[in-house]
Amino acid sequence: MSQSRSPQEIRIQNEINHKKIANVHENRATEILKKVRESKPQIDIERGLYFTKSFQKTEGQPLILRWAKALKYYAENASIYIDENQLIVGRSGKPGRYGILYPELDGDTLDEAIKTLPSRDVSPFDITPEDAKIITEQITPYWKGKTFHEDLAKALPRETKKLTYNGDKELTSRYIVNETASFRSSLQWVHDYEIVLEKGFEGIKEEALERLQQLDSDSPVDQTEKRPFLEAQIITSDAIILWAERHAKLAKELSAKQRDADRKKELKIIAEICERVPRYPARTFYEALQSQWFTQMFSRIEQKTGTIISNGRMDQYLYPFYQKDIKEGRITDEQVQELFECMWVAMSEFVDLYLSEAGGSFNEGYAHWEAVTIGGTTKKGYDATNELTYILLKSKREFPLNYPDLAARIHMGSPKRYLYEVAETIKDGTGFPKLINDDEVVPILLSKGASLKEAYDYSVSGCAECRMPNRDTYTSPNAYINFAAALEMVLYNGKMKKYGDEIVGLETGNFEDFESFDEVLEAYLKQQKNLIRHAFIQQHEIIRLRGEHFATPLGSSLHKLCRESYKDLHQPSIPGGIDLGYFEFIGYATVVDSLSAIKKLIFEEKRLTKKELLEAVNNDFKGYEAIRQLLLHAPSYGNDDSYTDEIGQLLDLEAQKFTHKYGKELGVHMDLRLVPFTSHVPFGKVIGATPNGRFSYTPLSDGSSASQGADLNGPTAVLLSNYKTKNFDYEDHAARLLNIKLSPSCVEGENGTEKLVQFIKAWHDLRLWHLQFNVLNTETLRQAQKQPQLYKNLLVRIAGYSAYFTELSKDLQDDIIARTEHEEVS
Ligand code: 8X3
Repeated sequence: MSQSRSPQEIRIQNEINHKKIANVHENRATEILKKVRESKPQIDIERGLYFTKSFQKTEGQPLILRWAKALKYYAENASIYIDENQLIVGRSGKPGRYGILYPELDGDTLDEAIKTLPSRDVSPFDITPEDAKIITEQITPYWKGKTFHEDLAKALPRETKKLTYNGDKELTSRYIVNETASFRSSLQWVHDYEIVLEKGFEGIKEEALERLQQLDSDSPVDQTEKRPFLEAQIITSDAIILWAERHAKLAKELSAKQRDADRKKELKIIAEICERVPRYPARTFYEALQSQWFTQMFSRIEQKTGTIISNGRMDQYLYPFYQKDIKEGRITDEQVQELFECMWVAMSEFVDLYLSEAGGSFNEGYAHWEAVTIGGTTKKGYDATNELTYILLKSKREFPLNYPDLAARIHMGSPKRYLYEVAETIKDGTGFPKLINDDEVVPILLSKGASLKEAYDYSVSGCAECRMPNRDTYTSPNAYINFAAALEMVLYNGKMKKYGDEIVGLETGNFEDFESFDEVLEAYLKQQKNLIRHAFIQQHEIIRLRGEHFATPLGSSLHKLCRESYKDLHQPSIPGGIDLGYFEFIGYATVVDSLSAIKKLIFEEKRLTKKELLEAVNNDFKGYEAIRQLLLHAPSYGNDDSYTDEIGQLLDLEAQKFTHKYGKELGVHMDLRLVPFTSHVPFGKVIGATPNGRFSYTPLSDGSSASQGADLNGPTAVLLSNYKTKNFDYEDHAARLLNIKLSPSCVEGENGTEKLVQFIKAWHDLRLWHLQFNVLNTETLRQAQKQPQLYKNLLVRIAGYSAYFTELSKDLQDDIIARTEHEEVS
């Protein structure tokens, strides 16, 4: 084990030794955080209950109006809380950590789910007996037969369904072609927060009222489409204004009762701010932040968004308020940081609750990541970093929390100070920030039809996605495809070990009969294409059905194109929009390495027969360790080895060719993406041993990273493999998530920072999309597995987010441990 430790590891060690923690600051937010961390997440039923009650009363009305009325009903009835010591107020559930219910997605299964949620291995939630009774008697019965997932399951053709669900048990996944629309109603998203800060919801409402007056009373379109849209905007604006006003009232009452003079004053200010925003335009930094927070919290009430609504470019849209306050002596940098941290801790109290097993296992560690974007360029293409950028980076170094995620945009003009502070923050070891490459993303967005201004102004959203608020219009959740299943179907002629004698894929022939690697490859590509084909069929049905089940009057009010076209964002096509959709390649390196081993060892060097390989994988390498070693030492992805990388590039190309041709039929850019969340773990659980030496039912490789432990030539070789497997002439790709684990010793000191900056520059020059790091000693992870109670604050990087290591499943923990810890940044 290297002697050097990351700042995070030093903090944890100090905690263990009960030493004063020198490198963490103490403020009110850290105090609140301590309490929050001790609370086990609870289910809060109010959102589910009030939506159900409102929906019962609005049957037969236009969906967008029903949604707006449900939001209003919630705002009128929901409990209002103001936490002790908090400066930012507005929560959508009870004190402590809480998850809320979205029964329109899968509410028919709620009564069953609550029986297992409290004792679930991964991400458990408690529920009170009274609330469980309300769910069983009042919520579930209404939704049975009406949920989105039930309709989707009915709509899928038999062959597609076979790859999606476990027989009749809809919503239980087969982890082959996994739809994700049943457990979230929207993809990750970013609002246009600027309109809220500039006009307030009163301004949005006034505009809708004016347009309502202008409608043609004889026009069927005006009366049946435009009128409900505008009325929904008005009701939703009233709802959020009312919700804020109820907070103002409570703050006033608490202030009147408060004995402590300082807190009394704080509560009075909170009351004044909540009376002002989000109703009216924000005037100060504090008002702007509170207004944004009310907006994003109400969005969580509105719908379940994959990874949660992102925070957008906070260092840009908040900057004018910051500058004005600083100039007028109204705020200090320390106060700005404290306000941010009050917001971060409030964010961590909301926990994304998934009922389905797939939803839960795709998002391990109570994951949600409402990315804050920093850096990048202005709309004019100049560097955009400012004082807020550095306050946000500082907060991430000093405030030990995994929410929100921080995404640093890097472009060719990123200043030296920025790159160094980004590197210093990465060295802290908690996984922040992730890096997104402007010089890869901006050209891709241009190729989709964006203007330069729109592309320069993109926000990072979710794991590694990029959104252009007011231009992006596609929200249909996408398929996660297990490509290791395609590989297994080649080995077993359409079957998978896990699913016995059932033919799940195509019958591409007996593996032992293949006479050349080309025949194996051809069979694999057929299986790969077949899975993509079914993913697209799923997507077709998802697009068709979503608009009948979901509406987002708040989200649509904050989108220029929706306002202009009077269309809800969930409708299949918004005029003028750019539809950026995805499908996921899961198990990339597992497949590439397996094909590479087959090619090398069976067909070229003839060191192994097909029969021997089949016997070895069939027996999970028991009694075949020599063969496993041979396979592990075959050329593998992540080592800058063209032998393997050419195979990877071909698979990428074939997948992009398919979407290039058929994405158009769906009316969407259905881009190939390599972003796993934690799906590579449950996907691995249905895949037997693979020809890259991987044992049965263990995790697949993640994102575009190398197979666990296979990258032996240093991290630059990993970058080069990633570069060489891309098809830069194809625009049908999106994010490739890349995880690199570094030992703290190799980035130690100023010299280490300099090396890390050079590495980031190399990544940038290679035009790779995404990059993130774990900087820690693998030994620390092993210790944390042995003594979880001592390491409960240890954060690790997962997919596009960080999570507490001890809140992850053993499988995922083992996966992170098994990844190569690079000892040199070269
Ligand atoms: C992945 C989130 O919503 O695009 O970061 O699938 S989503």
